Amino acid sequence: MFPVRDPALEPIVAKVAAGERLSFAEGLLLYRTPNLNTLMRLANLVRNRKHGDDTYFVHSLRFSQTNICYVGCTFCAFAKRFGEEGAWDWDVEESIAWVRERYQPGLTEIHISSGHHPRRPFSYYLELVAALKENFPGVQVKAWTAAEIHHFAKIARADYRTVLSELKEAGLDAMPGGGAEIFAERVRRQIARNKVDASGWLEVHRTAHELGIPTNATMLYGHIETLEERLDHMDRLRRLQDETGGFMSFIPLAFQPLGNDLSQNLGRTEFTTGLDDLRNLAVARVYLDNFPHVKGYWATLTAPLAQVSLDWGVTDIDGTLIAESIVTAAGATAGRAMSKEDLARFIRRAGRRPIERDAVYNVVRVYDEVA
Ligand code: V47
Repeated sequence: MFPVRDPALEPIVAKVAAGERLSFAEGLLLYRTPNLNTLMRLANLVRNRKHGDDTYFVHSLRFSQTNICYVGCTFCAFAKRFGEEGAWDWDVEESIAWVRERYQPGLTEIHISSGHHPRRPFSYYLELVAALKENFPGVQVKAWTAAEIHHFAKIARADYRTVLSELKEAGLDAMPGGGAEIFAERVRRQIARNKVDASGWLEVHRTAHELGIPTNATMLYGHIETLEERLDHMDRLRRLQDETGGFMSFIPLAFQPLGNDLSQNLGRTEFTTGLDDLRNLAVARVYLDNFPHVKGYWATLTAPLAQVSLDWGVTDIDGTLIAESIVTAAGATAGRAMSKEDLARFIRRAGRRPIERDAVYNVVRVYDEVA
């Protein structure tokens, strides 16, 4: 092993070295340690044990069929009301035309998350998935957060199982991890009061996993939450993953503080620091021992920090992100697309092995030749 300067961390290092699971108290100790070098090495140990140098990305188009949303989350700069400037609301045909304009050969994933539209019936979403699959054969549809699935269940007056089964039947391949925010009730009341609650979010994912739909999980951090609340969020995910094994990756999303209620009216105007981002990724990698991947989302981290994050537990950097619009609306400046070659080069230059994957982690191409 490596030398540990902080005696309080010695039992944790011994446990991680032995492949044992950390308790909540140990996770908290890790979050609070000023000894970031040890934290980095622990996360790197876990990442190397799970995946060696392999580092994944996907050729992905981001699509939102609408930005109309009546939920009113205070962190959101994306949502619009009917008639507001910049609002869109596409029918199936317009959606297909939008995707066709941005489609690139070799695209493997269409990732959809959007608003809770008050008027569209559930049948519209089934038609949309089926039309995407028909018009773009071979492309996987990773669609709608658990919050949106909860909304569909309400409008369809159906349970989660029925909604997800019908979406799967229409062609749904996987689900993104959004809508999780922070599970703790104290925080959720202030940032996502009208959204599905924590138990509903977890139940949607449990049901998806039971139906064979793989999913991701996110955590929105860097606003009003405490470190305990971040760890509690991870702890609830770890417990569900023990039950189902259906999560593919965990994605911490750094709060972007422009153009939303939290920044404009409640004074939360700070971007997270690079060290907080890295600390968070590393704790996640060590604590979430049953998650295959921790994702370093370059759209919020920026590409250079995402590159550094590969030594802090990250084994996936998401992907090409064509037309990202959610975090961009709130101030993320990293850019809205990167080519596959640039992503592969960026991984290779960090000393890792670039692997293009599809939405559910089948290998598409290994970039061994990229300099
Ligand atoms: O739930 C909204 C977040 C999420 C802001 O599964 C913000 O691979 C930061 O689902 N600052 C939706 N984040 C995005 C999402 C996602 C993203 C990346 C990868 C995956 C995946 C899924 O976007 C929302 C919310 O947490 N978000 N506003 C903001 N101001």
